[in-house]
Amino acid sequence: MSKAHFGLVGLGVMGENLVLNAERNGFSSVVFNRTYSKTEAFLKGRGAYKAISGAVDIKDFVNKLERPRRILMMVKAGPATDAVIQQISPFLEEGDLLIDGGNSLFSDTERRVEELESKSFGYIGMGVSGGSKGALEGPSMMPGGTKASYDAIESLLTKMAAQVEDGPCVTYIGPGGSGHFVKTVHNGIEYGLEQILAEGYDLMKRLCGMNCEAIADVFQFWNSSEELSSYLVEITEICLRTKDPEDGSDLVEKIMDKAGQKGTGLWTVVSALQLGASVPTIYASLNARVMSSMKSQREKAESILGSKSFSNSNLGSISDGMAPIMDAVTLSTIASYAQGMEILKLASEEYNYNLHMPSIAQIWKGGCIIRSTLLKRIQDAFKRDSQLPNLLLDPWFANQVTLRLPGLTRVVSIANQAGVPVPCFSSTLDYINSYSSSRLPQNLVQAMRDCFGSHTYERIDKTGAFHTDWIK
Ligand code: NBP
Repeated sequence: MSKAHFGLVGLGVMGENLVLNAERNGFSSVVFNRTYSKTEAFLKGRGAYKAISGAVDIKDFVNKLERPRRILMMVKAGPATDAVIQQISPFLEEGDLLIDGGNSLFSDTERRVEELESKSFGYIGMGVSGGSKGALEGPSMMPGGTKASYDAIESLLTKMAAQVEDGPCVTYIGPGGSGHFVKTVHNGIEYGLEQILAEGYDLMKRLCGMNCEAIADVFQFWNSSEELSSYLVEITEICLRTKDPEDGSDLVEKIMDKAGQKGTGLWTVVSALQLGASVPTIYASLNARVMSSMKSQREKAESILGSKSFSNSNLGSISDGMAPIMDAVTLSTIASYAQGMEILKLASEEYNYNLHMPSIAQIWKGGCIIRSTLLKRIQDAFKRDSQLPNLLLDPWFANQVTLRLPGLTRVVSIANQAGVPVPCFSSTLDYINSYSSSRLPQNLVQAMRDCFGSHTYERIDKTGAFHTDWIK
């Protein structure tokens, strides 16, 4: 029997769809899953009548692959990935290549690349985005590791990836854990975008008294605009129009208001703080999930701290896409991307990733969860100026700030007066107002620090470090 081109470990939601994608693109495959019954079920079900075979154990799996072997691991990040590497390593030979497509912490990937490349195996840490549908039809993929290892799988990945007008949604990201780092930041941006859309929905519901159908109409309007046309806006409209089959009411209103997180949002914020990147919009979205998880405390607090009175404020109409809310959503969306790109820029310098910003925007234009028409603008902005310090300084984005800042300001003010939390909108407003202030009050912070701790301060009229004996 001829040997297979490609091997997959981990028949979860993603693995199952990715191997079907590879096979459809001409790569005969072998699959292995820790729990063999899943392999059997897959081969009898979606994997039947295809160039896909199964393996009962790791040795059998490795033996069924042509050399050099190309093996994709799609298992839970963390110890499960290390366990698979440990099981498979004794059977690998020089030149074989392992790809980790899970959501691994980038520092784990750095360690694994170093360990495995030193044994003459190739190792790629690859972020994959697009959910189950993207995995099957064409995801966005962010592979990092050595260039030689990437070259060995380029033909496979470019065929499997989503395709946009200027090419496949995959590119060599850079060395070490850079692929997983970029995927982590992608997820951080995703957290931001999801919370921003949720805040828009909440304002329309609680301040404007709109039902899900009317709010869905606004999302439809937004999805037809250049600024907001995106996968997440598209699926939000679908979610809002979906009815509970049991009684025909709006399904989203029956869903518990607690959002989970699996780590990548947290890692984005931690990395941003470590690198000195200012990411308040992304942080606000992470914190909103944390706050949402405190359901029973929030219920108690509402009874103690009092319920708020909501006014019916003029926040536009469906025919103008609720213009001020659209301004708030657009600027917060731009801020999420700007903050994510800022983390990438700093990481590129700090970790010597040598990231190519226009290419990252390009591979996010299709297949992935944060795909949007704005990414074309982001790609163009970084093509025009590869050293752009912040997206907001690009002329097109600066013009968006000029046009939409009054709307965002009004929305935050109305929401604050009504007691409706809008953490991403508020953080974005502060972010833009801070970033566009040439003088901030940190002169006073510096004075305090010098007063209590003799930390010294710089002056605007003289060079050097100064100390004052403040408390005489
Ligand atoms: P699932 O949770 O559906 O599947 C997990 C897989 O990991 C199963 O095949 C499971 O085997 C295997 N596994 C586990 Br758990 N522990 C193992 C161990 N110690 N040794 C060997 N195999 C083990 O995951 P998924 O949603 O397909 O995600 C897979 C990876 O892709 C994750 O890292 C995830 O974060 C990432 N990711 C997911 C998405 C998404 O939309 N779901 C998107 C992008 C990336 P078993 O059947 O024997 O339990």
